[in-house]
Amino acid sequence: MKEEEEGRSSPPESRAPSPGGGDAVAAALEEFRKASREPLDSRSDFERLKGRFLGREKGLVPALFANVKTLPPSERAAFGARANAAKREIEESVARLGEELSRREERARAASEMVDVTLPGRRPRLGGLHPVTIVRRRIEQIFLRMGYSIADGPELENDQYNFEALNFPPEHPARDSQDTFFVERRAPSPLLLRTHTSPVQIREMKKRGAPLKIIVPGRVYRNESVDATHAAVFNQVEGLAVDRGISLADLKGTVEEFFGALFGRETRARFIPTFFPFVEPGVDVAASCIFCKGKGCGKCKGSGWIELAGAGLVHPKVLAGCGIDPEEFSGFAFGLGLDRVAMLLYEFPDLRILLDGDERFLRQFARET
Ligand code: 2NL
Repeated sequence: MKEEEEGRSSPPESRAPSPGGGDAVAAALEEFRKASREPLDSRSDFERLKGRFLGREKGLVPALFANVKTLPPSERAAFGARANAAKREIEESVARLGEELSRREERARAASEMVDVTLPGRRPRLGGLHPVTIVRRRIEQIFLRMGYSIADGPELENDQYNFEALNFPPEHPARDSQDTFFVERRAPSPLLLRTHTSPVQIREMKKRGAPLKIIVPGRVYRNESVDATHAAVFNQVEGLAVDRGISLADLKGTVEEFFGALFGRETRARFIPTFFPFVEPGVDVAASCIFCKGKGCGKCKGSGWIELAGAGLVHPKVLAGCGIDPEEFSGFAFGLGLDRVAMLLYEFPDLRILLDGDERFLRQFARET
């Protein structure tokens, strides 16, 4: 093994008798050839090899030249020639190894940065619909099926359309239940944020006359003390049907169909008389409890009913104010809060969560179209 190694790595120069220096050149060359056969794994391996042979301070090659002056003058020229040849060989070899290493580094970098354009890619998660939007769209579908059309209008209204056309006289105590945010009190009819979507129905009656069947979903505002079941900004759907011979029976049948489609066919509707200035008679509308089916449970406080809407037959003064003859036409109207319907259907206890934008809540609602 030793012999073989020497046979392969010893150049002819090393055998020339050159006392005091020739062997040093041969030894340096041999050592370099051996070291350069070791694989270079990294740039630091390469720098170590280069430094050991060519390093200005401690490199073996510069050390050879430092020896020259210790030789007898007669040998200096021959030694110098052989040392220069060795230096050239080592420098060329080091340069080649450096280039090889650079090529390998470049290949590794390219491989690590490679993008496989044939991969399918990561699909961004689709956003979902807000629960109130899901409920609104379901209700719209139910009424579209019954022949209603959908109307909308401004959220910034005036006192005339929000209150007076709906038979709330100025200073009437019924206004207290719909205190709102006034935007401009000095206008001929003060500007305010609408407290219900009824003013859109007033606009539609004035514009289209009778007969008319519309629902009006939309955002409304009230100056409420905010708690788990009251928000100052919420969503409503109002409905209006005006035609010849409309009665409370039509209202009852419509509400039962609506509840049946939304909550399940077993759901009943209950009317209890109440007062709203814009209807006569007025009724509070309850659905039989969707949890206990009317037997009485914690959700309906044992009553078997859940109050959901207000309704009634449109007051003759309201019809007349919109240019519809109350002797010829009658109508029913109803209003309900979308946020509370969402609370019931999705069983969350505090409607403020609808306004928080908390993804942990919103993510739970399926994407529906
Ligand atoms: C409630 C009460 C109601 C109406 C809304 C209405 C609209 C016109 C004429 C007559 Cl243009 N009435 N809407 C009628 C009764 C009740 O809503 O508690 N909503 C959440």
